[in-house]
Amino acid sequence: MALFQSILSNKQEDLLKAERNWLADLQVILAKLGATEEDHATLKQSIRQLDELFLLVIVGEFNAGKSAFINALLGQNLLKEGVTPTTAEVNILKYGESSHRDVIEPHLHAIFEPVEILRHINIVDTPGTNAIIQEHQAITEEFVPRSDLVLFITSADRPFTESERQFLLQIKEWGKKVVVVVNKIDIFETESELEQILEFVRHNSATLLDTSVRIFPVSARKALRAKLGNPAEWQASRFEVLEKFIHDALDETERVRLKFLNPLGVGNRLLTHYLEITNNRLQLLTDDFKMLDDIEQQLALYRDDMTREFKLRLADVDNILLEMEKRGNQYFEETLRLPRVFDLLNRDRIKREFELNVVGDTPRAIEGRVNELIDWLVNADLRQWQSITAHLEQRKQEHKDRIIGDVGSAFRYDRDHLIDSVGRTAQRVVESYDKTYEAQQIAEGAQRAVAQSAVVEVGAIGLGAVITAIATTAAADATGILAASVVAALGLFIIPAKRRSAKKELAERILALRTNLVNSLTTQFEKELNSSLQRIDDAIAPYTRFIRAERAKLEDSKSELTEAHKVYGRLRTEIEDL
Ligand SMILES: Nc1nc2c(ncn2[C@@H]2O[C@H](COP(=O)(O)OP(=O)(O)OP(=O)(O)O)[C@@H](O)[C@H]2O)c(=O)[nH]1
Ligand SMILES: [Mg+2]
Repeated sequence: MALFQSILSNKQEDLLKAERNWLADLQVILAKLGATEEDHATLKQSIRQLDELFLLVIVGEFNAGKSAFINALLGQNLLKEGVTPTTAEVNILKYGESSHRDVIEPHLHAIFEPVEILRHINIVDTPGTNAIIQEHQAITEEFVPRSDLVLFITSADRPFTESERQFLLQIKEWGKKVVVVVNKIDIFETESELEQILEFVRHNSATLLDTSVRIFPVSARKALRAKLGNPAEWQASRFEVLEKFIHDALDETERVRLKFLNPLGVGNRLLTHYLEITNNRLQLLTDDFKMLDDIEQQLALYRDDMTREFKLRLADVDNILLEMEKRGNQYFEETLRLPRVFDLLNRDRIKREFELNVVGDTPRAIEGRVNELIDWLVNADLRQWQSITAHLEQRKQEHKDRIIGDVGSAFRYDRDHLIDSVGRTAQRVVESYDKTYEAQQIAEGAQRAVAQSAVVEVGAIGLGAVITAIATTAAADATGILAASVVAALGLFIIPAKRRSAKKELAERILALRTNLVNSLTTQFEKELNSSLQRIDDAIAPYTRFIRAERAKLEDSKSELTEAHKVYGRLRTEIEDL
């Protein structure tokens, strides 16, 4: 740390501070998005590395000659070489006054050597990719984000295999600077063979990486032999150019530049990844919102339809009562006449006649209509629940069928879990729906309301009985008044007057009955409809709340990520211009 900071200019210091801030912000954003432990660790690691020595990492397929290359570079047989997959762990070569080795982690060893170049940079040997031992590749892939500069070694006898291509793409994603080394050029008999291979490598790295990628053909074997006492081989090893490049590339400024670019590239890779995840999540939520809108619209439509149809059904009930009133008027017209004066004194007979001719079928008809209305209401409520369940089921299915891309496992879990639980609530309502009970509740409510507001005293014997009682009481009252008057003063003028008042009273009673019935049914209906809608709302509320809250959060993260990406662009330009 001390070493690294002591060599920074003021401008570099400022840039380093800006970069650290950017990385810290990014950590916060990723935490909010629930980034994986792995991604957090990677970012943290690359931040930590800003303080460490420059890391030159050697990668490539097994047997390409990575270990041999490092041996040649350092001029000694430090690392084990072999034709089979040989290197099994990441070896960091560091400067040390004496030679010794350290196990940092099971797959991360440190080798200390008193070699001059290691005072300025650390060199890393990695296990080969594409080996039968898959673990080797994993170890190396995990280490790649840490590197400041990647030396990609490919063997001249099988350059640029498919697996190398894949691996290079990964390295590129992390925003790493890559240099390609074609090793083992001593296997060629002629210069033209070599030239052919180089042309092939040049072409491929230009398409895969970019045209400015440097390519160095070398023989690590000859270089090491030269350094160990056979200088004649130096020329043919072609190591000179490469060493000069490493020396130049690793001058102070270039080293600082690459060092600064490293966490920036790692950060940007994560940023891009989580921006994509954020967009995927928002897309998913947009579809969720659409579904909730659909449900909302459907419920509004449901309310309108129900209200309209309820009015029609109520008018039916009302008409039955109006018909009864008409019959009552006619009955009084015919009955409250002088010729029938003795009949009128028979109160029971009048009551029976009235019941038979006026009341008639009315109570049953009304009861029938009201029951139909209640059944209709209950069925409609149930159908809404079924439709909600179907919506949720469909949403889940759509989600499974459509490939939205990665949204992060925790987010997916939360959301799926919620849809499931909301779906289950709806499903439970549908399954446990007791139509008879629901209908009975409404019917009793209506009957109670009518009975309570009527003058008559009625037990809970059904709406029809209530209506009969109310109607016949009207008749009995009319005859009662008449009978008393008849006894007191039998007069020609009295009967028409009583007829008028009987009609009037009947009209009043029926009006009161109609009003009571209509009011109580309307109140009951509205109460039921509201509570039906309310229950549905309550059931989906957790889902609604979740997507509202998530969307707000995601919009925030998205703008933060977008802003961070802009800052990335600025920092990158500044670092490249150092
Ligand atoms: N002809 C020739 N053989 C070489 C050269 N460099 C290395 N080799 C041989 O290639 C084989 C593999 O070398 P290593 O250095 O072990 O290769 P590696 O890439 O480290 O392999 P892993 O550790 O298994 O990933 C060994 O037998 C080396 O002797 C070279 O420049 N020319
Ligand atoms: Mg090796």
